[in-house]
Amino acid sequence: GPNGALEATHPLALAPVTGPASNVDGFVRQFLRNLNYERGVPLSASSPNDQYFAFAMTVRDYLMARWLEDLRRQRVTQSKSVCYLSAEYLLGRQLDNNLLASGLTDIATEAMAQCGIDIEELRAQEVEPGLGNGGLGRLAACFIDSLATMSVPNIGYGIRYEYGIFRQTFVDGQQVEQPDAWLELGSPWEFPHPEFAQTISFGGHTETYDDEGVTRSRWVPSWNVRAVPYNYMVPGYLNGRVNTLRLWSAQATNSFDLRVFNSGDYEEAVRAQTYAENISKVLYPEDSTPQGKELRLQQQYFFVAASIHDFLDHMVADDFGLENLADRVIFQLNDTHPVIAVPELMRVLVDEKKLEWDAAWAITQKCFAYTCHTLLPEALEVWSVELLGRLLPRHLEIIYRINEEFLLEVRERFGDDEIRLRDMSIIGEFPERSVRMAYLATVAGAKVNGVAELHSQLLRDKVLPDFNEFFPGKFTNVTNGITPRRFIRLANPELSELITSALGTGWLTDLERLRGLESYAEDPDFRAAFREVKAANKRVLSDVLRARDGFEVSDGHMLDVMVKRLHEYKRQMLKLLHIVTVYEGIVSGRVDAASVQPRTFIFGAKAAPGYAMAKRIIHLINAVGSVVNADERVQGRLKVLFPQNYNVTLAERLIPAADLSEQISLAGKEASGTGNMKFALNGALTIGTDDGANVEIRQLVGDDNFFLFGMAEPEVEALWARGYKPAEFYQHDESLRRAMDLIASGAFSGGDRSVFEPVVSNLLYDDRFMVLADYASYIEAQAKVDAAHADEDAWTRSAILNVARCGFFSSDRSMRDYIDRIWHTPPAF
Ligand code: GPW
Repeated sequence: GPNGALEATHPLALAPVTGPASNVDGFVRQFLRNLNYERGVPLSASSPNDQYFAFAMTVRDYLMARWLEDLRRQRVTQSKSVCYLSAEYLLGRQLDNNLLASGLTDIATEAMAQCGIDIEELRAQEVEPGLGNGGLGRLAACFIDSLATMSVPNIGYGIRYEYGIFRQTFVDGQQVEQPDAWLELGSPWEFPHPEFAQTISFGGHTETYDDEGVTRSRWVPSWNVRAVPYNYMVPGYLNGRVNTLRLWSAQATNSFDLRVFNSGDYEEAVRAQTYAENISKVLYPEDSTPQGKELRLQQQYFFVAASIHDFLDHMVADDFGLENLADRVIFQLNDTHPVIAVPELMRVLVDEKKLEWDAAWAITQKCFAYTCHTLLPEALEVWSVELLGRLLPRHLEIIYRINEEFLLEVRERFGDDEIRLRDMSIIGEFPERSVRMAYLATVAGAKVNGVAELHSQLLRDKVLPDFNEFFPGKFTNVTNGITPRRFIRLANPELSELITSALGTGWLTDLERLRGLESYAEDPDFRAAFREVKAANKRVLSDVLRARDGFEVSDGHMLDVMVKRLHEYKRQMLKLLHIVTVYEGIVSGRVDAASVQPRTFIFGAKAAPGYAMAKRIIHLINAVGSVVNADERVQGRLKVLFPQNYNVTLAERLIPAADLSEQISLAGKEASGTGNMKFALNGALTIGTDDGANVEIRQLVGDDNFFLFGMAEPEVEALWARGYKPAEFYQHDESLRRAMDLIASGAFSGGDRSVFEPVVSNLLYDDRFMVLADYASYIEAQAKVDAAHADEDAWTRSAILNVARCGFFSSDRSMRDYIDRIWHTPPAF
């Protein structure tokens, strides 16, 4: 074997040694061994962090044999693997998930009790890895959970950011960002493998050379970094399967140092090291708004180049035959962030493996598929030719050639239609020459998918219609999903128990079985039990918010929750106008407080640090909250809570306690949404627009169990076409006027009218997302919510039907769709 180790067929080398005994005694022994021999402390002197580490390591030890076996099998069988390329994985805490997946929860709980340790205290030690911004990153985490649970061979590739999404704090109601030092105390879940590091190059120039009579191109880069892989276990739910998440960390290379060392400048050498390590230093906190920053392109190329080389070097057998690469792997591009992988694979095949261009292109076009997650034009990534050419000169040449040949084909099909050619070119000319990454992905990908029916349709018809015409059959839909293991079983154990008591086990991996709950909606005992679950979840949330934020959650309130990134298109302002309207109605004496259903409004939202309007809206929500919560006249009726630093861990507590789910984006703007699915599956009713996956939720749960409001996408289009004048809505709607005037009056800013003036005038004179146009409809729908909530039994029936009818939104189903429509991977081993 390598390095003189035993051959793989030797009995001692064949299989990994088995893990600890699967009983309480086995767990205790392994835990103490880890505490003593890995942490180097006796139980009596161990800190909670020591205990957490030893505990996590023990869980790992149970999974390890399966993990090694699955890695081995992936190499031996050479059956097609899915490589998910994603710049973000918003994993959430790992401990409970890994306990659940390995079936160890009860044993581990008892084992800790025997050691005199409170397992809750251990749970609290874990810092969640926030290696993503929002929906896109969380989706990636749900997908890899489902693939492992479905025994599909998969490697998730991404970046091991040293700092994840910032920790949000409020100072005088305004967002202040703190670095997320999630690795400060180390992480027990990661396995560094410096021996499998890849060298990733940047800069320099290209040249042609004579290769035995053939003129070839090559890249002569000017600097490089080391990409060190860190492996994470991705255990399937109770199926003994463990897939791999491989995240890359940047380190300076020796040559990198040497070059500068030779100049004799020590300080410069250290600076150079810092420069290299900056690449994986921090997650960009912009969600859906690419900034075109050089470091960001470095991150993208860094992780996809490392991933492609890693897979080719270690996962593809030497005799596999590159021409068959698409039988071995599909690289799924999670939005455009990893699209620079396309020219990288071309460069490897043409420059390094010396394939003909056409052969290389044929392979490449089969190895990639592209998922688009947006419709916002400003969210579509473009890289200036100047920057791309400076950082990756050979890749730019390759992109030019791909574009040239593509436009030739377009010309053949459509003739010299210069407008169409300009519109379809991968290279845009205005405002500067740049590479349109979504176009590159569409041309290169075997398939292109949107993330909900409406989104995929708009993608075909509005965003990329020329491409849809040119590539018939390339466009498809896969509606997003969420993992029921984390978002039902772990987040809502009481509901899970209730479901199991009705349906038996099996539903967690076959979520359509929730249909069986429909008949229980008519059962008064079941409804009472369901209500009790919701009440218990509210008590849990109340404890969490008291400890975390010092909030008091009032009993008997409807919990009305809007949690998602702060973005104008998501329309937190619409929610706020509703709150101000109700508040103003009561304090002006026009509405009797006693007639208002008691409600607590909960917001959770981070704003991109450079997004001034989003930050102002956060400030305004907090300001309204302070005034409303302090006003005696609405005591016991209205409350506004905005816990800081909304993250996966908090979502797991908020969602199961919610009564009402706010999904109120302007129709045609939210690609899918996934929070909407999580709420419905936890028995909240949705108030929502006809947007993203809301459309499919409403179709499934039925109009009677969903509060629809607002314009549909064609009406939005029509209003733009007619000419949208928000001020007219303001003038013609007294209730809207009162709410806006109250904000403008300085009532929420100590009389200072200037603080929120930009928010108000933005709505009055611009209102890109038509908040004012949908206001009346929203207020009307909220009145229906109040009326419906007054009938407890009817509300509960609807809530149960939401759970029963949303099994479709399991990410297991999403994965089945990807397999059937895009990946065509064989049945799992
Ligand atoms: F702009 N999404 C996200 F499309 O969370 F790239 N971040 C992003 O940068 C983008 C999309 C991008 C979200 C969508 O906004 C949401 O509608 C969708 O449910 C989610 O991605 C998962 O598909």
